[in-house]
Amino acid sequence: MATTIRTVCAHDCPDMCSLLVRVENGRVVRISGDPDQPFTAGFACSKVNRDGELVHSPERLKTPLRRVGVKGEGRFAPISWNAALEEIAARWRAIIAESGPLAILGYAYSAHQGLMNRGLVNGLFHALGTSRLQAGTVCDTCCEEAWNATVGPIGGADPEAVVDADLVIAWGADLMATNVHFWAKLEAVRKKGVQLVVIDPRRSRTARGADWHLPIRIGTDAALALCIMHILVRDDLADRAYLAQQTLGFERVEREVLPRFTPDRVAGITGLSVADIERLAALYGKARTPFIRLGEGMTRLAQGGQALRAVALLPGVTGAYGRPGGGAMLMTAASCELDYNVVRKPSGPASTRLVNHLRLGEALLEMSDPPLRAIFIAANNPAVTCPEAGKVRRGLMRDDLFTVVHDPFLSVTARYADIVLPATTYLETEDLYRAYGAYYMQYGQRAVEPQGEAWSNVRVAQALAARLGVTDPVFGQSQAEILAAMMKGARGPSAAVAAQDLPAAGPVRIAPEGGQQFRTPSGKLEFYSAALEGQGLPPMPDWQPDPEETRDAARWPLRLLTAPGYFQSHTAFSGVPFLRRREGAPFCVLHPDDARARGLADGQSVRLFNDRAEVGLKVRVSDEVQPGVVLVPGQRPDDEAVSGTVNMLCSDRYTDIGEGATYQSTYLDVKAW
Ligand SMILES: Nc1nc2c(c(=O)[nH]1)N[C@H]1C(S)=C(S)[C@@H](COP(=O)(O)OP(=O)(O)OC[C@H]3O[C@@H](n4cnc5c(=O)[nH]c(N)nc54)[C@H](O)[C@@H]3O)O[C@H]1N2
Ligand SMILES: Nc1nc2c(c(=O)[nH]1)N[C@H]1C(S)=C(S)[C@@H](COP(=O)(O)OP(=O)(O)OC[C@H]3O[C@@H](n4cnc5c(=O)[nH]c(N)nc54)[C@H](O)[C@@H]3O)O[C@H]1N2
Ligand code: SF4
Ligand SMILES: [Mo]
Repeated sequence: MATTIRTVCAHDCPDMCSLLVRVENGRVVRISGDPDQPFTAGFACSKVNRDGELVHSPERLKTPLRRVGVKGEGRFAPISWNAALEEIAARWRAIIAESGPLAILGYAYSAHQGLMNRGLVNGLFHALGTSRLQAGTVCDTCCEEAWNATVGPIGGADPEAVVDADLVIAWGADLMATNVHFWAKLEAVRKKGVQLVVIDPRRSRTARGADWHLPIRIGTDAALALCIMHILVRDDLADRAYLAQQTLGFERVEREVLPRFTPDRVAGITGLSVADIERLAALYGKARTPFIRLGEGMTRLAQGGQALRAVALLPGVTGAYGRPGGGAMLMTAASCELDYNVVRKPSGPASTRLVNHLRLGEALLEMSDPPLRAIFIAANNPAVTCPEAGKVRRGLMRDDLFTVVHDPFLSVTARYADIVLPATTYLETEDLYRAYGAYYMQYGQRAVEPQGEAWSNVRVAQALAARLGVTDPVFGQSQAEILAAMMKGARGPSAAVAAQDLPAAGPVRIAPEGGQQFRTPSGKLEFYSAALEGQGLPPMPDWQPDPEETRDAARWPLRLLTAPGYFQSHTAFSGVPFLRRREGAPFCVLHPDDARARGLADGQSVRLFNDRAEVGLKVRVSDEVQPGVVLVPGQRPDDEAVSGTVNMLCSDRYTDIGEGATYQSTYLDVKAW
């Protein structure tokens, strides 16, 4: 029997493609992009084209497992679901009785973007009153908080409006790797002669395909943005009427900050030439509808919040935020207003003890009153993808820690578990989705039955709730009922479709109308943020060298640059052998000068090291990176690498805004293995 199912890609990706999945005899045989969703425009990316192989991978977990070996070793014996759930419930009940619920930490992270499959697991732990994960600090809390302080908690420019742009800047975003459908939209715009400028320390594929690439020095974007403002003011290209009506505090920035950001000085800071900076400012200042696609790349370091904030303020200076096609887009999700609390916060205390995602290792090793005695991890591979991965693993090695991991694969993290639960992949689930890089929401249908004994996140959350006596209605409802409850609280464009119509509706466009709205405390674009000031942070955008980075740079010759791999972005695709081969063995990239100075040849095994750890990768020698930088794409599991994983080298220091991860504030050296 053959059918085609309309569903949605659930991977952690801004595009949230609408998919057509061809199923024959219960197997996924082909995946293609839905031509009826304008942003997806009929194609899925090269990774998801292969998701049939993810679903039917021989490496999938088939049954629940109980540990028989040492933690981390990966020796397990199959057990039944009933036995697994009974053991988990009994252990948690005992821990709660002895130490209280704070001794447990449980969460689902982002590998399944479905609002129920992600939300309900977190809702279970909310209802239990356990410690809570301050999630996403490994990813986007820095850029999100910086955006919120500047523009407010609201989506940015509609990526489909880029057809009306007269200049496009990809600023710290490798569109071909992480936002490929926006790249596709750009191709049409560029045919009309609109230029694409890429600001990125490395010559990414996007940079290679652009009209102009500015290889900025890592961590200096705020200085560049402020210098562009300096030139716009100098050359009378600022839109004074827009600034007066829609923004707050520009006069003070103009008086107190901009004079210090002269082209001469900023050339020294950024490594760009004065001529290039002048040319960029002129191009930007003369464009009427310049579209900036903000990436997270510039925020993965100590002063990342300042960087994003300064760049997000630029369209306010020329009034581009007021014109469709112009403005800036970091994310769109904040504009989809549903009642998420139905799944995320069914009951339980309003506040509790928080564990910062990127300090998971420290929390497992050092938290007291009470110490963490149990952890439940779904849709996340922290032993590879969290900074201080070594600490995470030392924490997971604790004999007195009861660890449960729910995953479709025996991930590196799962090897440390006491109980491993087999998870479905998204194609075996149904859910409601909303994109974070486009203005769509859609209900995605299940394409195939759960493989082996795999259970979805929703089913696991409901089964555990039942065993633990958690009685909130959401844990006993069907997904249709949960959907209806979430939609009851919908506001804005998302409220236009009735819950019962959603499952068959296909993609629903939820784009806001008109120019950029601001949801800051003042209702304006905030050049001056009293909220930041209240947190002891600089209220105005600025750039200063970071003292700790300056100190580390004096000790170590190289700085880490990190970006998703093209075929192995995080670890979620490591269950597909074809994609592993396409990406190749885990590698780093060194500039020819740095390779020569160390006597290293392309393809050789190398040792990357600093005070924290030493890891082994293959080296590629290429001038796509600048001298003094070592690029490590993706975060790959150890067994594919010569040794270890890159996050063993990265500290768990916080960014300036949003307590985010500072992977790129990592300094190190590379030698032959
Ligand atoms: N298909 C697919 N798409 C994905 C993902 C996926 O796994 N698959 N992952 C998603 C996730 S979770 C995330 S968080 C996003 C991340 O995607 P992006 O927002 O694009 O962020 P990064 O990939 O971290 O970095 C993007 C670029 O920033 C550059 N960069 C690094 N440092 C600096 C700097 O100091 N200044 C400037 N100007 N540029 C810098 C890097 O070289 C890189 O090319 O992608 C999402 N998109
Ligand atoms: N050095 C460095 N480290 C980084 C980054 C970086 O740029 N540099 N980027 C950071 C960023 S932006 C992010 S978002 C994180 C991503 O880090 P992770 O969230 O750890 O991402 P994945 O590697 O995709 O791991 C997700 C796990 O979920 C499993 N999974 C997939 N689908 C499901 C499901 O439906 N249910 C369950 N229960 N499990 C499922 C997958 O098999 C996989 O093991 O990494 C961060 N780490
Ligand atoms: S581009 Fe992103 S949303 Fe689209 S199929 Fe690929 S991973 Fe999924
Ligand atoms: Mo991310």
